[in-house]
Parts: sequence; C-alpha cells; structure tokens
Amino acid sequence: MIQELFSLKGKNALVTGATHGLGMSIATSLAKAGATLIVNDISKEKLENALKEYASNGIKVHGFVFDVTDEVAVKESIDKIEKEIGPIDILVNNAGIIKRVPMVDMELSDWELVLKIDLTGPFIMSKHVGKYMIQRRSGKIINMCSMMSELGRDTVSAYAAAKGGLKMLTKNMATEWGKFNIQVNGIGPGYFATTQTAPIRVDGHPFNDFIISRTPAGRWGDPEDLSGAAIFLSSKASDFVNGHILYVDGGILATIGKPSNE
Ligand code: NAP
Ligand code: GCO
Repeated sequence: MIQELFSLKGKNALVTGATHGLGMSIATSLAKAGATLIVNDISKEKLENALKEYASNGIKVHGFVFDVTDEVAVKESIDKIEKEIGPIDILVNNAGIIKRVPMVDMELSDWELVLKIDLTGPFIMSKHVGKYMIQRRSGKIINMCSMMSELGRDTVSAYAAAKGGLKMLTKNMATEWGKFNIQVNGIGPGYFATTQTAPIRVDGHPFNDFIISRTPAGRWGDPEDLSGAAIFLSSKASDFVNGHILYVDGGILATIGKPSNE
C-alpha cells in the first residue's frame, strides 16, 4: 500500500529540544505517523511539563534530560535508550538557540555558545547515534537547518555561520554514511511562529511586516507546516534522498521580493 511508504510504525524516533516549538510539533507528527517517541530537553522541568502535554494529546513519550553539547551525557543517554527502549531509527537534531546582536557587539562567549549548540550539538548527537545506525545498516537523521543556511541578515552572524555549517555537515554525513543505508537530510524552515521568533513577530514590529511581505505565502509558518517534510524524511519514502535540505519556507527563498507599494 502506498501509505506504507510514509508509515513509521515500529520505528523509534529521538527528537532533541522537543518540549515546545518546532521540536514538539515535529515529534508529535512522527508519533502520529506511528513512531515511538523519545524526546529530549536540557531542562528537567520543561521536559516533565512537556511529557504531560504529550500525554494529554494521547502520545506516550520517553523523556531524557541532557545537554546536546555534553558528549558524556549524550553518550550515556543514547546507550541507555538503545539498551532499554530499543534502536534509535530516526534522529531529529532540533535543539538550537539564536543570539541577535550586531557582530561588532557580539561577545565571543555568545558566538561560541551558538556554534556549540547549533552545530557541535548535532555533530555530537549524530556521532553517537550514527555508530548504532552503522552497525544496523539503517537510519534516518534530520538536521534542523534554516533559511540562514542560505542567506544572512543583520545581527544573526553566529546563527547563520552555525546553520550554514549544519547544511554542510548534513551533506558530509550523507557522504560518509550513505553506504550504510543511512539517509541524512535537513529541513530548512522559513520564518515560523515559535518562542524563538516571538521577539521579532509582535504586531507592528517592522520585521513582522517585512517577513509577511517577503514570503510569497504571505504569512509566518505554523509548526504543523513541517509535519509532511518530517514524516517524509523519516520514512521509507525518502530512502534514496540523501544530503538534501528540504526548505519549508512559504516560497521566501524563491524570490527577491517585490516593492512595498505593489
Ligand atoms: P525554540 O522554541 O527556542 O526551542 C529550541 C529548543 O531547543 C528548546 O526546547 C530548548 O530547550 C532546546 N535546547 C536549547 N539548547 C539545548 C541544549 N544545549 N540541549 C538540549 N536542548 C536544548 O526554537 P524553535 O523555534 O522551536 O526552533 C527549533 C529549531 O528549528 C532550532 O534549531 C532553530 O534554529 C530551528 N529553526 C527555527 C525557525 C523558526 O522560525 N522558529 C526557523 C528555522 C529554523 P529550553 O527551552 O529548555 O532552553
Ligand atoms: C531571525 C529568525 C530566523 C529564524 C529561522 C529562519 O532572527 O532571523 O530567528 O533566524 O529563526 O532560522 O529560517
């Protein structure tokens, strides 16, 4: 049956930073497609609250608290998941932060923190999950890239550098691991309504109006707009898709935009 191509029944999916925002939305979609869900966050309190929210939506979730940049904690958690829950078939490297500061004013510590979480975190996670996937000759990894994997904008130098690097890390992982039947791809969301973009999305904020005018779809993305891309890149339907960044952006990367008076 053609639907089987997109079924995740019998698969275990680990999503990092999945207590809210895009991570929770993607995790929920994978669960609705049949996956057993394992979610992570750096905050124990947020994870406990999120587990209740998942449960209220009828989704049983295994929760693991760890910092994706802490290699010891990551290895311990992944070994525990593999031993006690089962093989991690799908990894979504979603956890990430942003700092919006003009580069000349950006502290080195902020630069390093963004690169550490947004780029080194996916490296650490993928390295330790990938070892198991290589043994099994099977796996799906999705890296949460960004429009800033392709374009820059004022104040997000560290984030753009990290997400640009994540795009290339995705391609390199696809290169190294394709022969082990592991597909590594990215999802590149456009501008989505989450807590991360809340500061630039308030009504009347010039950036809010700019994004709506700059996006052919004429709106901010809703986290559920990522469901199809996440299920596709996690399922058999994408078994010959490797090293691809799937942009879900309402068309913003397709256009130079139009004059404001049109
Ligand atoms: P968000 O609301 O800020 O959520 C990010 C999540 O990552 C939070 O749950 C956060 O946990 C977690 N996290 C941060 N540092 C962590 C660490 N060291 N270890 C484990 N978890 C950590 O962001 P979002 O808007 O949902 O975005 C999710 C991903 O999509 C990010 O990678 C972001 O760069 C990317 N993205 C977002 C957009 C957008 O428009 N929103 C567009 C393109 C790409 P705490 O809350 O406990 O800190
Ligand atoms: C910003 C936004 C973006 C989005 C996303 C766009 O300040 O420009 O936060 O970076 O988060 O990455 O794809």
